[in-house]
Amino acid sequence: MKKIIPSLLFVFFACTGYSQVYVAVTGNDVTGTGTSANPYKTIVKGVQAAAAGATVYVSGGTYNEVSEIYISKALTLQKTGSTEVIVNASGRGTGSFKYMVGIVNTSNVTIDGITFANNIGNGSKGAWVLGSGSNITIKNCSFENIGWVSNNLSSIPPNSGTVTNAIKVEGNSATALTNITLLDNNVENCATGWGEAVTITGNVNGFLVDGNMIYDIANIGIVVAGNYTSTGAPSNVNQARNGTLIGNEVHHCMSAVANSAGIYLDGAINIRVEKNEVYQSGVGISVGGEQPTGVGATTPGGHVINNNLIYNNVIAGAYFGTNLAGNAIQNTKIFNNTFYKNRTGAVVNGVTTINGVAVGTAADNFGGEVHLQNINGATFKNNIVYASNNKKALVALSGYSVASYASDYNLYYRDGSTTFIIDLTGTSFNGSSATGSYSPAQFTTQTTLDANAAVGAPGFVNAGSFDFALTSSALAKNKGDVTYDSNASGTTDRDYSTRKRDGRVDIGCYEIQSGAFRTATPKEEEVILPAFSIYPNPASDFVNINFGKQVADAVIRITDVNGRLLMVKNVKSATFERIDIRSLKAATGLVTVTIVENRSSNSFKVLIR
Ligand SMILES: [Ca+2]
Repeated sequence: MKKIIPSLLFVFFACTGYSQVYVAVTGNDVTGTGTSANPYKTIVKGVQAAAAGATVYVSGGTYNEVSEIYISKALTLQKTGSTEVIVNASGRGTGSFKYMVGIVNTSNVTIDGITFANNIGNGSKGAWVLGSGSNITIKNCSFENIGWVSNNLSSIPPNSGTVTNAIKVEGNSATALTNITLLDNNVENCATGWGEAVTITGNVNGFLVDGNMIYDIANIGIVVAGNYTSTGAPSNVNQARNGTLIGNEVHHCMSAVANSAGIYLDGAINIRVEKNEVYQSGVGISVGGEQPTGVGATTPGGHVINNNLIYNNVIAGAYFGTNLAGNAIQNTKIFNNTFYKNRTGAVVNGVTTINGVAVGTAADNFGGEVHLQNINGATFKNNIVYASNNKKALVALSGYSVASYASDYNLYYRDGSTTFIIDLTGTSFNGSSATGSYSPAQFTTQTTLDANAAVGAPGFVNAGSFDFALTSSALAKNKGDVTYDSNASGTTDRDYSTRKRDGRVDIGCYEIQSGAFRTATPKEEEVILPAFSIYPNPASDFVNINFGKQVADAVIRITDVNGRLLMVKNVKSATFERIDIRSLKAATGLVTVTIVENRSSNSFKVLIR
């Protein structure tokens, strides 16, 4: 050990800057020294003054930064104290900030608890992770009003070059961005034009997008993309890959120029999409590839889509397959999702037309709970596919090719009637010449698929109040594939409860927790979290939970007075959690916050106002 000491001393003296830097709105960039007693005034100054590996602590208040926050060294930039830290670009004038915070060609960077707001103009970004590097985390941040136009979600962008992003992760070189984490962020009110709220594109290998709330967006919520030459990455590595999107709540993502998905895999490979909730967006989940597969690149696919809850979207619940012939999506497993009353044709965010076509007409032209496009190799099992009256459950239309498609153990239903809910009009479907509209039974006769389908009402607890858990007598109970594929179905359901119970997987995204219904308090074996506290109460924007100890793997559930689940979050290795309650489906009133770990729980009432 002694031999190491001279090296450490050398590093200490060789570094410039401070290992802890403080920034406050009351500070001064000229006379300040970056200490807590004498802080700097701007975050830009604090970042510049910090040594590699330092932490920059930012006190509450609004920061009208004079230039972009550029980070090219290991750094933690975090809020200190309980008051919101807002980086506000509104005073800068349209188009003056290309990005608000840039993390460029570096590793080991964390941004924690900062709000980035009001960056307006074509090309605007909130956070931009660019180049190569690893271990980059953006968590507990909020991105608000980042757009080509300010506070306007219905204006039609002038052309396809009108692109903004709240968060863009872009691998642009032969060396990948790896271990990128976007955790528990809030993204809202962004007119992204032809861009997306959260974009992961190019040479990005290994990432986690977990627990984010993304809503009121004028296009796609989250995209994982590949084969876009604009990134500049070599074509053989120009695909975001090996990532997980889990536990995100995405809603009101609605474009006036395209069928915008809440979650879109576009040319990506090997992505898991789990336990997400998507509603009132153009399309719930879309799995495709718009760009031709590049030289040396992998044909898009290898995805697992499971335990997602997809309802009340405007055009369709899901698109599986690309609209680009010759680029058919490969080897994708779609298991245990719940699709409910999509294809609403409703006006969302004031968007009345899509490419000049009324949204209701567009929904009738393209819609269905699940719409198959060019796909070659997909397994579709254990899904609830519940259509509205007169709408289609499963659609594969003329001009597309569906090959090597396997489906079974799904539940099909629609209000009013279960006849003619599968439409294979004019398509090449699995090599058969079966075209036309079928009931589930006719579909099986024509295609041999779904021989073990369940047909009927699934048995939701209360779909009217968006509670899609199953009752103890539900038709969907124990009707999933008799062979449990834990990789495809997951080991836990959307509620982070055990996926296979009572000897057989249920159909849909929720598993009945036999003997202990999920909204009931689990068996109390001991009182955990003795120093637990939750504040403020009443709360309006955020609820802070101090667990009073390290929790290894806990689940937080928020329910209303009727026991309806409003939010569920998974927490790992944490002593503290901040929950954004701004988009809870119950705007106000008394809610119960329950923390469950190892079948023990604590519950607290919180008033939301
Ligand atoms: Ca079961």
